[in-house]
Amino acid sequence: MSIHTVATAPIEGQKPGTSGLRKKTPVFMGPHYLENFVQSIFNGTGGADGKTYVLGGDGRYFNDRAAQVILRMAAANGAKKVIVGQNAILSTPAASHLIRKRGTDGGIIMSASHNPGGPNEDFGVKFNAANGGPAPEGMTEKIFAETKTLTAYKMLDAQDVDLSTPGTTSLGAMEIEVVDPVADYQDLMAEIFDFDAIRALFAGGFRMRFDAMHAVTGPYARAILEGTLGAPAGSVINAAPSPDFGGGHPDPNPIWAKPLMEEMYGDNAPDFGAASDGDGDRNMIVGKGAYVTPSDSLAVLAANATLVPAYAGGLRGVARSMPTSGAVDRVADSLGIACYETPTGWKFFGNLLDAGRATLCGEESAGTGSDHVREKDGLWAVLFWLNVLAKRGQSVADIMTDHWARFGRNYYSRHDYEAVDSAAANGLMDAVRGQLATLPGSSVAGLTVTGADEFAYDDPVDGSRSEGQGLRMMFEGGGRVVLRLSGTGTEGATLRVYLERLETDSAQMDKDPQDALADVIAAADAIAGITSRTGRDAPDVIT
Ligand code: G16
Repeated sequence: MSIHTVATAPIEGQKPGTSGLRKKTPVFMGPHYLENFVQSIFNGTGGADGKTYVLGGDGRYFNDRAAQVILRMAAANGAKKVIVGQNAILSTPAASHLIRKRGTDGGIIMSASHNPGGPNEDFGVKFNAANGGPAPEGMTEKIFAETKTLTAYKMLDAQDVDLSTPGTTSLGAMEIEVVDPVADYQDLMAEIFDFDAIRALFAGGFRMRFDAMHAVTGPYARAILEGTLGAPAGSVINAAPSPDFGGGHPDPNPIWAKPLMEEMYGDNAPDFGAASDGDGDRNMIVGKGAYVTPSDSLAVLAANATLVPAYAGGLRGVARSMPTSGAVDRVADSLGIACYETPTGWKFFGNLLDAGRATLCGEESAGTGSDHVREKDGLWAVLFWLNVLAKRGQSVADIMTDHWARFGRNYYSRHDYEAVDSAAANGLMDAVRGQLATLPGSSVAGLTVTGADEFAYDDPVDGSRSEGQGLRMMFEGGGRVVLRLSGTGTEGATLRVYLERLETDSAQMDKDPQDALADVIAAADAIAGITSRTGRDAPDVIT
């Protein structure tokens, strides 16, 4: 087997976004595209020589081919060993766990997460560092800088490696260990949660539906929920991962997980419903007739954490992304623990988790996690809820009612305008940015603006500063609008409008969030001119 040095030239636009590099699959399959980015990862992280990596992906179209290319490049770049999931499959949280458990130098995850997969859909690659978490900004900047000057990459001339059976093999001088993608992760979950209590819950006739959305979590959920915890067969649906996610959009929210929502709001609904996304790091929680927003879910988990064995000693702190609602802030207040507000992107939680400042983290984008790994973790969140339900013996709806009565309710919604013309979206953001200084004190759509700014984050652990992280407008009475452009889209721009209002009157807790937020929604449009600038009269997705 010989090592070739292949001449190449920089390819434009290989800048990692919120979570790695995501592009249309044909772009990734284009000449040198994947190879350039992988070589830039190695170069930008000090070279692969003598290093050990984890490799896996969510099984989407091109996952298998990309894995073979990455293995050959790792071998050509002198890597000592790659631990790879069977058939190149690993959920994102399982990959994070393997990196940490085996003490590797990091890992490469092939996924575009909740974005659809297929020959004409999306593909992605991201590097996770030795702590198991997504590469922090400083590291992604170095990788991006490499993409702009790259002139060559290294490739081993070799046949495909058989990844279908666990065991050890080699590629040139590099060792390859193929592992069962589920086993280590399942052991970790058993250490964290009260499996006996959850087993007893199912034995008592509790029914759940877990929609794996034809994505990577299917085998994990089958093994743990049905295999180990005794959920009735058929509790996990759409459990066989497919390269195009069954032609669906593996994003666990009320729009894309509509069949599950219909079942949970219909006659004979199970007690508990949940879903996760393409690579298994997002989650959706829904009780009988009771959808739980991700922001509320984080708050409920924080308030009930001591019911879970791994968190029985209490939480060190919590963290949420800036656009996530303030629901968890009031739980943190009552617990007397710190609550950190970070920019969007799980990578910003890494330092807080590593430094032991935060135990639980969450984002409005359906991500919840803890210090057990350095990624958000969909199935972990589902097991957390099951553990809480088993211990409290209440329904999801009753837990929410109790929670809001105690802490108040943050009515919350996100409106997404997808594939908007990039110039129009940037123009809208610029126009709002231009108003920030003069908005405070003014009245918009009947609401008084109390503050307006562009969010910047000073990391309390390493002192780094991240600017330009979203435009915020605060209103009298606790209302808030946040505007951001997504960093995970692959087509035009996606405008995200985050809407929130705090309600403390217990007689007003049962409204439809869109009604409860009507004045905040009107204020957002009055300030940003969303309809006129995007040419859309309604959002594409409302969560
Ligand atoms: C990624 C990040 C999350 C972020 C989300 C949305 O999630 O890991 O931290 O909240 O994107 O980002 P944006 O609003 O920029 O699209 P995932 O599940 O796609 O990896």
